Amino acid sequence: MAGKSRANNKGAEAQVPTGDVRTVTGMGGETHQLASGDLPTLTSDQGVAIADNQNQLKAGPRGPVLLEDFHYREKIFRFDHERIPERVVHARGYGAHGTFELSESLSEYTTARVLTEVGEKVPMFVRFSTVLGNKGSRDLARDVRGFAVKFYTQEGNWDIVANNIPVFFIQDAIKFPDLIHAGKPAPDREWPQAQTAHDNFWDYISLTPESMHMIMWTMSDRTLPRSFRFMEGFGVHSFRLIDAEGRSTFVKFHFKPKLGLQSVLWNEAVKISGNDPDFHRRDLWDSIENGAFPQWDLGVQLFDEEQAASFDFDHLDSTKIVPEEIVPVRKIGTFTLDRLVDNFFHETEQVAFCTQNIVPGIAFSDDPLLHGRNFSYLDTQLKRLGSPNFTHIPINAPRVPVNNYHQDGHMNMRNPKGRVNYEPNSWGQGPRENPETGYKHYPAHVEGQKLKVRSDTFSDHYSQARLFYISQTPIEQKHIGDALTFELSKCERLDIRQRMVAHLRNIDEGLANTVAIGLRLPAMPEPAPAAQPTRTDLPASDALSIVKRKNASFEGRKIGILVADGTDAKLVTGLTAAIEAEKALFEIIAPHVGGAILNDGTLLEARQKIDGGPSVLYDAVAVLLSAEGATKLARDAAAQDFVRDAFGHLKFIAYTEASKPLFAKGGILEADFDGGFVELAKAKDAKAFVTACRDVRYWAREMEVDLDAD
Ligand code: HDE
Repeated sequence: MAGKSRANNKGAEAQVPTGDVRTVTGMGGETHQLASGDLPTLTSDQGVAIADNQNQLKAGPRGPVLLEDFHYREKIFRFDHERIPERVVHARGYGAHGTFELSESLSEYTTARVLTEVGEKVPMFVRFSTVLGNKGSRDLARDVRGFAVKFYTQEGNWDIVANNIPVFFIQDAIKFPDLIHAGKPAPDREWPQAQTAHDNFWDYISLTPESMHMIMWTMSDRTLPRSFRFMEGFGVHSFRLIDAEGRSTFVKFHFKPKLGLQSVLWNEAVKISGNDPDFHRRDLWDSIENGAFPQWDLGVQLFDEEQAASFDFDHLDSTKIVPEEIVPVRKIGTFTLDRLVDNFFHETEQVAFCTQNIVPGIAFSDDPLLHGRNFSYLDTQLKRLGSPNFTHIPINAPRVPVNNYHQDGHMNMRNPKGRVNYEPNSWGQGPRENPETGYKHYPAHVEGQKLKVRSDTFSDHYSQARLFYISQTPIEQKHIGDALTFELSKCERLDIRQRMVAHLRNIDEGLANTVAIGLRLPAMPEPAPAAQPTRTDLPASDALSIVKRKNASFEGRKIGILVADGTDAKLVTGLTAAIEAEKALFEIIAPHVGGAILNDGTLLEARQKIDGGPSVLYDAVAVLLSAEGATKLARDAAAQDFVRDAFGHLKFIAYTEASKPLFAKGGILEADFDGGFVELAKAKDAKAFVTACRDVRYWAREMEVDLDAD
């Protein structure tokens, strides 16, 4: 072999498409792809054409490599610097472009054009995220979801950096680093990743009573969304709208998904995480690519100072909601996500949201968490993107002219033109202030001593936690109890478990009892000392429950159809037609991805092989096996899991009589076929199945499949 060299490029060779790329074989046997047709010539960053992208420059075929190879050095230098610091929180995110259209003008309350011009289309970008996990963690961690929105308005960029939960853990921004440190992996061991089920988190929480309302939300199914498309968004803080006369009205922003709300179960989330860590991003990508554009209504809660003073809580406290029953949410417009990113890094990774990005006609309230955020978001972009010029990156650049005298800095793209870079100047050049159209701060009257204190009006930590809990259906309450029991069971220290149960006693004795029994605490702890007694007379708010807000349709959900050789072709056609009529989706799962030969001899291609398409990836399943297929699949562990999990996760299940041997092997016997099962004897039975699926889950089954239900 002396004197010969071979590039290890077999993979590249195998993938070379024919037609628009010509390939030649080099002296070492390596493949070079030559530009032809529409394909451009490969160049260096300096624009110099590259002849060989497979071999370093060497002294002789086996000789030492030469530093002179500037192409090699540039390529590796660029590669070495590809990573930028990931976000300290919300590192794992996924974004898409869209458009907002206003349907009801708020001109009575604000001058902000984005909220007054009905029918005007405003481009926007949305980034969804988990909070605690790193960039490479999984989508279905139990976690709060970020829902950050950037509107490119004609008056500049407006960001609502929202979450899928309307309250937050803490009342003052100075606590944020401690909260996040406690939630993230412990500094010595660097685990656990992307979860709160550990001592540090619950230690901090149990010492922070103001977090109790948020804890009720995070332990509910809200932190296990089925997909981004089925999540609400909340701006959390009160903001102000300012009208032409300078009058202020408080506002809270809401995003309501057109497809309704939906979550997965905990056991399902755990299994989805293993099967498809990208479950949410894939879902968003697929929906937009298939033209099923997700939509949200933009809603506002509007109230004035006087009304705010009448609330029995302080709306400046981010651990409180303004119940929709007190101030209804007015839907004023809709946004649609209809365009995928061209490049994840360019857009989703480099997008920089800042709570301080507001436009004339919108102002801040005095919420101390909001003001803390206003500093943090700008500061963090400098660290992450490396330069104050991050607004020059296209995803962050406003779609209106930017004129100012800011200059220089790393990666500048936009220094002022001409001689003048200051103001005032007498050169008759450069931009000037505009007192008419320029942003005016709301002249709120402020007086007081400088103090590091918290207002007494922020001191009721339990009433709204209780409000959330009592507003849930029994099944949702059970999930909160299960989640608390699970998370606290991961705490090694008994005193932390006890301290949490002591707080729960101030929220709901029944819940405290369930968790104490679930943890088998040696004794019930005394209730935690509370600055204010919990209000037990607050009426339940149906808007806080997912299950009470039932969907009218199964649109946008996905049914997994398990087939094998011999499956009845007419059943498949009938079912897929009924699914399409509902605007739902389906995937065919079979023992071989190449497909199954149906009873009429046709080959039905599969999207998934059985062990790549477990039932946790679907909202409902259909098991359409022939006797031959059922006998074969009954021996397969993945197929057994498919039916066992669909049953355990309370899914609606369509089946053929012949499939029963597989169910039996999955532990589902004749007596278990409950109201969530629909037999497909004939193609026309499919409609009844799809209609049943609108309930999303057969909740009654939970009592049969869960020990904690006893
Ligand atoms: Fe954030 N948060 N946050 N946060 N937050 C960040 O900014 C911060 C809070 C939220 O997709 C960081 O650009 C402080 C509430 C979202 O790019 C950072 C406090 C809400 C995103 C930061 C809060 C949020 C972030 C990290 C307490 C819901 C992702 C990267 C006062 C209303 C945005 C970045 C994206 C990101 C700070 C609390 C939502 C460090 C100090 C409350 C959706 O600046």
